Order: sequence, then C-alpha cells, then structure tokens
Amino acid sequence: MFNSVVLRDWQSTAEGETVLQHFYDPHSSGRKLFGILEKPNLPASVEEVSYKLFVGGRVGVGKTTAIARLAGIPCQSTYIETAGIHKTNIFWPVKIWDKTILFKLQFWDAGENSMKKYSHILTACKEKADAVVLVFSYTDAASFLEIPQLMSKLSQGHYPAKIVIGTRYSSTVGNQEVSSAQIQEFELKWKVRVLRLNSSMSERNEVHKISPIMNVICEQLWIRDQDYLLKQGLNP
Ligand SMILES: Nc1nc2c(ncn2[C@@H]2O[C@H](COP(=O)(O)OP(=O)(O)OP(=O)(O)O)[C@@H](O)[C@H]2O)c(=O)[nH]1
Ligand SMILES: [Mg+2]
Repeated sequence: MFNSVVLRDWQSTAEGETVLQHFYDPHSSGRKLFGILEKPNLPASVEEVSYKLFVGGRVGVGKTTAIARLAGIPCQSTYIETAGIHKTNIFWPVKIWDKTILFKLQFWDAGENSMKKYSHILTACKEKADAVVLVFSYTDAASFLEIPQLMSKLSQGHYPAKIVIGTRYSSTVGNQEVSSAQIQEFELKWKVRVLRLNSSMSERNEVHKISPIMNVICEQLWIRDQDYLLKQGLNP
C-alpha cells in the first residue's frame, strides 16, 4: 500500500554513516543538538528544505517526549505539562533517488491543556503547517479512537501531510489497548501509516532507532510537495 521514495536503509550505508557523523557530538558520542542559528556542516551541494510540523494529541499521550526522542534529547521521566508553544528543530538527511537532501523539521508542540484554554495557540500552530503529527498512546484506547476526528480538525482549510505516531508500544506488556488489527484497519481506511515508539525509554534513542520514523516523516512531506507541484502544472 505504501511505496517508498526515500531510500530506507541509506543511513546505515557507508555514505549515510559518513553524512551522519555530522549529527553526533564527538565529545559525548550522543546526538548533536543544533541551536537556532546552527545546522549540520554538510557539503554546500546538499540541498536543504524546511518544514513546519504541528504535533497534536490528547493530554499526556507523549507528544513532548516523542519530539525529544526524535531529536536525541534526553527524556524526562516525570510528566511536565507543556505550557504554551515549544518549537524544536530536527535536522535529518535522506536519500531520494540519487540525491542527498537535508530536511530541517520544525516541530511545534503545544500542551493540550493550554491549547484548549487559548484558542490563538491552535490557530498559530495550524497556520501554514506542512504536516500534522497526530500522537496517541498504545495504552489509551480513547487517544487512538479520536485520531480521525483530530486529523480532520487540525487539517481543516489547508492540506498538510499526515503522520500518526503511537507511543508506549510494547509487544510483550499486557496493557496495550490498541490491537494490530485496529492499526491495520486504520491504515487502510485513512491511507496513513502508523509509526510507533517503544514503551521502554531506557535505551538511548540512537539514530538507527529513530531512522524508520524520520524517513517516513520526510517522505510524506516530499510526496505532498510533489503532488502540489503536479497540480500546479495541471492547473496553471
Ligand atoms: N514508558 C513510556 N512513557 C512515556 C512514553 N511517552 C511518554 N511517556 C511518559 O508519559 C508522560 C507524558 O508525556 P508528555 O510527552 O509530557 O505528554 P504530552 O502529550 O506532551 O502532554 P501535554 O503537553 O500535557 O499535552 C511523561 O511522564 C512521559 O515520561 C513512552 O513511549 N513510554
Ligand atoms: Mg507536552
């Protein structure tokens, strides 16, 4: 059902690993974090594209934690409600056909409670968002069941790419409230792939752990752009 445009295992090839060296901090051997004015030091020939992604989902499902894991930032195990809007830049290199492209993804994270309290937060987050990232928890069935409704609410008026991430996934622990049959049905119906983050957060979120998720996010953004260009071409 899902074709791939982004070369899946490229990050583990010799070329991919050489590029990814720029994403590690040589002192800590962990992921490098980039400030507002910083970016990975890649050859000038590498094309760079930037996108805004809005992360939504019910309170406490793990939106802030998911972003931290993708960014390689150590996660807090105690819950701190997100107040207002937090923006996090994540750089990710992908291979599309024969080109290396650097994606700069700006994740907009707003706590569900403050979004309910202040309507302008939702407006600001939605505005010109290239993608909506909908987060649910595998241990909370209700958070999954409300994804379709949330998806249409957050993408009203514009056509962002859609990405769904399930947190607290485990193939062994018995507290999972969302079954694989439900996921399959969802993917078929909405034509959106469901990505997952393992429940265990003790392991370090090394690049190879998050690369399947990052590759799909970049791919969805890329496909959306191609569709847009195609439509422009047909209706000049
Ligand atoms: N074990 C486990 N805990 C998680 C996971 N994701 C989130 N948590 C925990 O769940 C709690 C809530 O996570 P947050 O990321 O703060 O939730 P949020 O969606 O940002 O919540 P709001 O900002 O209030 O909307 C935190 O204590 C996290 O440590 C996961 O995948 N596994
Ligand atoms: Mg939060």
